[in-house]
Amino acid sequence: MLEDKNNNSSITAVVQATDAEHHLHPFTNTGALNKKGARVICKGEGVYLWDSEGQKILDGMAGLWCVNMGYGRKELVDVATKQMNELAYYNTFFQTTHTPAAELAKEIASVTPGDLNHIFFANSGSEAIDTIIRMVRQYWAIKGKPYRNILISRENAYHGSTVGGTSLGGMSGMHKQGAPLVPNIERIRQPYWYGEAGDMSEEEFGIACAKALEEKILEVGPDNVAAFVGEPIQGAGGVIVPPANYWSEIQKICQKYDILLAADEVICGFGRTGSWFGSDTLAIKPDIISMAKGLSSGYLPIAAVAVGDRIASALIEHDDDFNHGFTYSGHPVAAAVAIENIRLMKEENIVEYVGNDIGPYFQQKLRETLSEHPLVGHIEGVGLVAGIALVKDKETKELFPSDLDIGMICRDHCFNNGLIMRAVGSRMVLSPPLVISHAEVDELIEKARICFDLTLESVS
Ligand code: PXG
Repeated sequence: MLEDKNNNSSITAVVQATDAEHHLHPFTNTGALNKKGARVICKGEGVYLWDSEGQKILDGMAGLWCVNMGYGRKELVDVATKQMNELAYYNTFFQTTHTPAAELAKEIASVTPGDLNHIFFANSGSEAIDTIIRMVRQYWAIKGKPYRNILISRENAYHGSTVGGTSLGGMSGMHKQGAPLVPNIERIRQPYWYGEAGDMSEEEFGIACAKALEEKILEVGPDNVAAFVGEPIQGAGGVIVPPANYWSEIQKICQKYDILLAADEVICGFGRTGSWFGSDTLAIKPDIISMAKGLSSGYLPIAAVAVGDRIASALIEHDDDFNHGFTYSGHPVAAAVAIENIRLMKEENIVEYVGNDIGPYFQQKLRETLSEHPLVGHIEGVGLVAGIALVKDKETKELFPSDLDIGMICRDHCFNNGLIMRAVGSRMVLSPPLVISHAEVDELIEKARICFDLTLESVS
């Protein structure tokens, strides 16, 4: 009924009306959206999307930081079809397994850092984070210290929107809704040098932010803390790259107080920063990590937690069940797609491409083209992820008033000019598919430049 190919505008109207009548959107003011009508996305190929009006859009966000191998990969479609025909579903609860789950666990272990060789499956980053919360607490319970159950995370962190993910994250807008939160979660300041360091050098600020962890540990009592959790580079918080010394200082503090270190790799994992994991790029040695998004390039929902020897051996040697899991943990079709996705990544040397070729090219070109722009206060990023601070005054770093919503003005110009860029407050963020070519990077950055000009005009 919706596929009236000769009349695209009516498809738009019909889908928008149906959507407005029945669909509650995530992280959206649904009433306002219903009045305006949602943009209808119809097709994807490579780094491009097409909407129902026939507009071609360069997807500078890889969907929601996930379509790493690009749209329209037939190899992924084919393995999904084959697996559905063979075994569409079976669970991994009742002393059963299947080839895709076992093989994917092995494949993930082949690319994870250090000794993170045991894999627990989930379906979303939020579920992976909930798994980490329960697993690190269970670890300490097994060790005879159930009181070691406080998790420490950071302000402006994003760890998903289940109750656990919301509680662990540091998004104040989320904390206000659906409270109360999960208890025994503490937060420290984020390592946002450009925005929050004042006169401190990057190095001084890195130390100060890590010291905040030590202070918090001492405040709540070292023997009450289970783990510190952080994104190697904060994503949804606006792409915040910490000072170079930050993670090594955090690592030392975790070691000093025997606190587990968890890296949330949901965005940084699978090549985004130019290594398989953000932990590789930032020299973090985590005890446990979460992953999702790029694991299947977003083709099917699947997530995982990779567990190092310390926690894995405690769980395995403890003679009791770990009472946690999901109907679709290790779903065979999603797992088959993830295996093929990793195979493609290896075959196409995509991690090396991001680390040594397109990542540095993207970062350099961004700075060359946009650093001098009157709206641009600062550009930070690694590999194929970047955050751009929009400011009213480059010298003083003065921001535009928040009710002006400069980010949304810029995002709308981008959308109207065939580019998807995400706004996080006044920061514009980019996270394009990893398969993006040099010519497509040029196109992306040229479009961004034009849209920054239009944004400047809008506020002048
Ligand atoms: N951890 C991190 C670091 C994430 O970025 C999650 C956990 C939760 O994953 P799921 O699959 O449950 O969504 C995420 C997800 C945005 C945006 O607007 C970012 C995410 C999700 C939705 C929107 O930037 N990241």
